[in-house]
Amino acid sequence: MPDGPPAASIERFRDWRFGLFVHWGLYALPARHEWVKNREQLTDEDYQPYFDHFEPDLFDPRKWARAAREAGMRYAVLTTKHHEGFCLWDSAVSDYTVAHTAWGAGKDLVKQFVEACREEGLGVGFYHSLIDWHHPEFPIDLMHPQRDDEEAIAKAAGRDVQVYADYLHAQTRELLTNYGPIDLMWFDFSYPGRNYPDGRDGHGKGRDDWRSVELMAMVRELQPDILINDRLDIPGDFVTPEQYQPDGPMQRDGVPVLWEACQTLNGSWGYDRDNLDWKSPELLVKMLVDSVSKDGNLLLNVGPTGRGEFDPRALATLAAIGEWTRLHERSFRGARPSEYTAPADCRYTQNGNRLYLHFFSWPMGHVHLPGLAGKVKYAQLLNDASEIKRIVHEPAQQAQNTTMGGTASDVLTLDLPTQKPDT
Ligand code: JFZ
Repeated sequence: MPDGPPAASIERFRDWRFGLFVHWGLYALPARHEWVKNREQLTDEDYQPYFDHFEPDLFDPRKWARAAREAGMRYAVLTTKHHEGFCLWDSAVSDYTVAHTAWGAGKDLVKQFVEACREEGLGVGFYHSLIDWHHPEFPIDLMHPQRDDEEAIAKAAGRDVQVYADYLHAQTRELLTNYGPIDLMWFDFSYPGRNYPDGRDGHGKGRDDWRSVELMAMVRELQPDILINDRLDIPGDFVTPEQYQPDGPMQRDGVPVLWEACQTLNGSWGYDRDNLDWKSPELLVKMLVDSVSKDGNLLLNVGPTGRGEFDPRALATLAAIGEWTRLHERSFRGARPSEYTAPADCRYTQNGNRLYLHFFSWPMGHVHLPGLAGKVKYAQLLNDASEIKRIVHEPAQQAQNTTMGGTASDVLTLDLPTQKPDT
């Protein structure tokens, strides 16, 4: 059994560079964050109305996949089950599934999602929660919703995490057996040794609870080409910085490691109706460019509504990103970091012998590029292919400052238009 995935899977993933994350489950109905059951200490009974009223009549994953493709994404990762425990497919080992709702008899939303991705030419990933707030054998811990009362705690006593692990393994087997080749497995998440803020034992969970080594071996056996993330409390194939951009190419034990940043549109992964903390398309494009310049991917999340749609704010953001992608795709798809160091507030990406300079703010007429003198045959804006004239002879004033002791400067200076190009 090989230790890791084939090189072709790794390179394909790196080439995609931009993917869609979809967080969707019963929490779309309360519409106030996917952690609502935990945050508000809701019991199963409190949560039951969302199961009873789950009726996503507008669910059409072809629309999701098309919106993703038009934004420039090349793969999509769906929450098959989030922490709430609700399964979007007709799992043989659970009755807490879409197929057991009044609306969803006989339905398998994971299957529909996978088919839609394939039809739109997107790679497919499965997010699957390790945490389960519904399973009767998932032991109470700091991540588990619990009213701080004797009754709840007594009820939860004697739960056996190994019984839960059997369930986790059985569901993972279903997901990786019944839907053809799957590109990514995104488990979430481990928290070994984590305690409550006041120091009490948090009963954190990790590799021994999930039986991670055995689980990962099973995943590789069922799907030899798959990439597995790093949240099983054992090293995975790629690391997953969350809502955060690393300061450079990521490493593990001093060796470069495959990575994918994941980002929300508005700070919530699940649909969050009243949230006003929306990131601008401009900021999100910067995050994509920043990731690629550091050899990473960006997995950008949408939380569809309880009716199964991307809401207008999400669609508008994706459309605006798509307009940027339309003109700038070759600066990130299949691109890699450059060996050169970009000037302040800029990023470089490189594709073969083409170097792309991304401005995070528009310069004051000129930009100075160390190390590039004599190395650039031709320069142009990407959006309209208009030529950028190089300043071969630096202005006298500047030459005095930068050409010390008669050594020629290695700085290439570009003469830019005053106006920032539209996109
Ligand atoms: C997890 C989930 O709890 C969250 O709802 C969402 O699905 C996100 C993608 O993943 O959130 C985490 C997981 C791990 C850490 C932080 C947030 N962590 O290790 O710091």
